[in-house]
Amino acid sequence: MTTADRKPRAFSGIQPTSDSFHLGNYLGALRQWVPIQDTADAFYCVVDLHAITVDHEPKVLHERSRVSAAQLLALGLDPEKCSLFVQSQVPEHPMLAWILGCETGFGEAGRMTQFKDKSAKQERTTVGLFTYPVLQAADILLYQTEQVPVGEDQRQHLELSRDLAVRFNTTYGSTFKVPEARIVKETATIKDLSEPEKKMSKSSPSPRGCVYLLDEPGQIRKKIKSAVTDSEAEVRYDVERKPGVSNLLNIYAALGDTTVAKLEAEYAGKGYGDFKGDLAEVVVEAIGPITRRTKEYLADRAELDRILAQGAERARQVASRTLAKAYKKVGFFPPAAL
Ligand code: AQP
Repeated sequence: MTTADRKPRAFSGIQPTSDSFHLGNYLGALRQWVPIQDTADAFYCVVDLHAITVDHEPKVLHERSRVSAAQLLALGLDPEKCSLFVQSQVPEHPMLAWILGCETGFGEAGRMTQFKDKSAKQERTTVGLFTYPVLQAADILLYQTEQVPVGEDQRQHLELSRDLAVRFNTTYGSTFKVPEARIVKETATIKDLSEPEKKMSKSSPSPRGCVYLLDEPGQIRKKIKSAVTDSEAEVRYDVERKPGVSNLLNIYAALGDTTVAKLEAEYAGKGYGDFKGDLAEVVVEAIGPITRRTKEYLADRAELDRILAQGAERARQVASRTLAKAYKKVGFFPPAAL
């Protein structure tokens, strides 16, 4: 195969920090992962090392990593087309993170807005939470990644990964590809349904604001019907003045395979009741099958673990080559075979 024939390399990850992913994860990132497995050599990772940067219960984390992998398969990842693995099974990630941490300025890491947001929500803040973006840079750079499909909240971390790649290459000679973010503008940030000025988040304190992929249809309908809108009764896109309705329009357009302009025309003169009722059905239809398929994958745990072990093995083949290169460049002995 010539260089021209080689598929670009893609990498992305998701934290197993809840029992289910949500609509923001899905529309912002995961939905893109599926077609990319056809056009790129894709590595997708359940990032459990990141999940322990905040308080966690070991048994719950272990189970959530499996449920996360099952959901990713359920929404269309094919282990014959992409490499799906759990981060802690590939020890090259923290090994490269140490090197990159020694290239990162303390002030540079302190500017990360996600650290500021997340540490404000914690009773105790760990060094791990502070260095999280450095581990994320290692995740990406290990695979000589060109494309990183993520939501908008990851843009700043991706910039750090790019800066670290360029800095390392300049100091030690060409070692890492410089990755590019792939962010879908329309669904870059899906907002919380109860507080539409905030992003939808797994750790959201408002249970009605977050639609989980594994919610029952009844729960989805309730959440959409109680979504915060405004005192007007006009289905119109205006992020500043109508953030709630604008967020619902973005979700509807993305899942209903239509445009915001068409929806505005379709619901002109109709109230929010009709609009929300129809949107609820669109959401139920789009994400409903994910629950059934997730249960099917979870019913055969041995097969699920086999898929993850195969993914980890493929990941290590690429990651160990990059790590060996970086070790040599900084003056280390070669890493011992693990
Ligand atoms: N609201 C969102 N809109 C669009 N994209 C989003 N993503 C997360 N929330 C939204 C994208 O989902 C991918 C995986 O995210 P993650 O779980 O690794 O971490 P996160 O961004 O911190 O997600 P949460 O839900 O807010 O998790 P917690 O509460 O555990 O911190 C990423 O590509 C992210 O951009």
